[in-house]
Amino acid sequence: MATKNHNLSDYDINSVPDANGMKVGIVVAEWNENITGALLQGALDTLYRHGVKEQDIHVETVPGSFELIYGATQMALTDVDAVIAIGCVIRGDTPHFDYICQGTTQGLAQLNATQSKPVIYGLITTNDMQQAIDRAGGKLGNKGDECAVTAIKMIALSRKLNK
Ligand code: DLZ
Repeated sequence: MATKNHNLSDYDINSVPDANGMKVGIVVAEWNENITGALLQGALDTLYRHGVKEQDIHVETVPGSFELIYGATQMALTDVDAVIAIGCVIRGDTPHFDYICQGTTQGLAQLNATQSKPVIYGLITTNDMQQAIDRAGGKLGNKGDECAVTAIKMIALSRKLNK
């Protein structure tokens, strides 16, 4: 979570393993595309920075965050080493926000726990658009950067434990 003391793009570059040869699937929701596009770009830039090759990144879009569950499930069945799920849900006037956030979060958590590949949680849930902008390359950094670093670390962990 981003706070005034924790910028999503701040990390110790030396703590990140070499990602050359890692394959990453990214599923991106089209809702709030201005935000999810910026999160995707942050993730791509960080994956490249650590050595992931363009041909080893598979990006697919889904209509909304709720569809990230199905998209990530199918992506995990391909030859990728980890899946990043990117979405943005912004609170509206109805309880819909809570249902989408809870459903998507529980679906991704269940997927993470029930198959062998790491699933990285790139869902931003905010009260308004400004809070989302702050976390998509704004004053609190870019959650896409955090997701990419997490994916690399989890792939390295998976390889270490499954040697
Ligand atoms: C319906 C809906 C609403 C109200 N808000 C969002 C949102 O803020 N972010 C998002 O990613 N998706 C939203 N959706 C769409 C749902 O995630 C889903 O695509 C539809 O309910 C169809 O299953």
